Amino acid sequence: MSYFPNIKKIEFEGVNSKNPFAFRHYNPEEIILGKSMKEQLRFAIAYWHTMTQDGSDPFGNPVNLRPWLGETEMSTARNRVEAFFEILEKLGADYFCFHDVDIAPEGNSLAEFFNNLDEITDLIKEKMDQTGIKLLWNTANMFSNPRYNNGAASTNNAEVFAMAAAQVKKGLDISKKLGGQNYVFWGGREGYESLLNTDMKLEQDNIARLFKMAIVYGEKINHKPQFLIEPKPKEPSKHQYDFDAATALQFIQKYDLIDDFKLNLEANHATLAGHTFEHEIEVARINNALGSLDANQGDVLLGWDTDEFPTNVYDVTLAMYGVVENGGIAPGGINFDAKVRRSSFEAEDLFLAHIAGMDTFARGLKNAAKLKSDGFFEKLKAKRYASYQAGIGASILADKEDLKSLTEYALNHDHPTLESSHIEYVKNLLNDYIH
Ligand code: XLS
Ligand code: CA
Ligand code: CA
Repeated sequence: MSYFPNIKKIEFEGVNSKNPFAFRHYNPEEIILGKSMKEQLRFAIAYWHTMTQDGSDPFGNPVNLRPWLGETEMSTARNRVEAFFEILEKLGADYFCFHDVDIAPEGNSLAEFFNNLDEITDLIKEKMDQTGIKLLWNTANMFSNPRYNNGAASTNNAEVFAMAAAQVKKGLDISKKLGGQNYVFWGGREGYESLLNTDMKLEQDNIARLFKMAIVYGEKINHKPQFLIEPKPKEPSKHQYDFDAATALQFIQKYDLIDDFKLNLEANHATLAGHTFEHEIEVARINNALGSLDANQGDVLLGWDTDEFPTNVYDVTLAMYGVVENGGIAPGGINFDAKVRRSSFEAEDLFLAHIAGMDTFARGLKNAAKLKSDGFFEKLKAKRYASYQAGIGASILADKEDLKSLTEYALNHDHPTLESSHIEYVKNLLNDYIH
């Protein structure tokens, strides 16, 4: 059975196409920098926004009445698998991501939840085998259930910690069953509301404890996905411990997790932290910790996590430049952690929105590849840092100088020649790659 009988497989038709259900820029087999676009981009679709989001907001009721709603929670869950794989196949997305609670109802006990997960992941596995679609990452939702009011790994309640551990174990069992390539931890409630009653050190030690248990368990079951931490500064917590890439990296380094953990970076979380997406990507990349990307965008006029589909070619070009510099994103991918607006309530909008995101990333990739092959940033930076190529600069980089020798040098050269950055000219040239 088909949930979208009127939609055919989305094909590449080129920039002149007027067909809304076609790609104008994403040409999966086109070779960019030695690999097909599809291999470079590794697009993934998020189960939560696509299958479970109903368009409600704090002021309004659900507006997305999806054709897969069934009589019971379990029948809806089964229908969703069918509909989801139809969307993945028709869009030509090779990967997907989910939280445990997205795919199966929690029921009345943890045991019931696990049984539901077993049944639904059997269906998912069948679909994966039939289609060749792969699991980019899964995760445990340890923030929605009321028991996580005070955090999951960082909770004050040891029994709640045990519940979180059980969800992570199940998440890893599912990851093994479905061949998950990455496993994500996003700590929505791993933070605090008030320092007055918070033992910050214990809470952070416990987060690291849970991460180490996950590494050990992965080794035990002989399944090693790339573990990823997804930073976010706030919402729902006022202070989230994984504020941004730099903070999460400091955590990974302090607790000696660097061999097993990298970062899953989200555009909207970057802006919430007061950073650009490319800043977050660069912080991760230069520390060898760029894992995967959650593709979306925020709204500069709204200060929260709006998770809009990415359509800003400028920002995406700079993000993709970071990916190109990194030599690609695998085993991570580009996961559309994005939801259609409340006003886009038709089921077809799920296709139109993903096409927009995929076309935008295709343009970003092509622009980034051109910037790379022209050596645009390389030349610019080589010129800007040229003073380190010879003379005193080369000697500093070779660690041959100290404060005394540099003072002697400075006393003899106390009017350094300064150069303008011409940054406006740089931006003008960059526009040629984007527009
Ligand atoms: C929420 C996060 C979440 C993670 C996975 O803001 O983006 O959806 O990606 O738990
Ligand atoms: Ca995310
Ligand atoms: Ca988000």
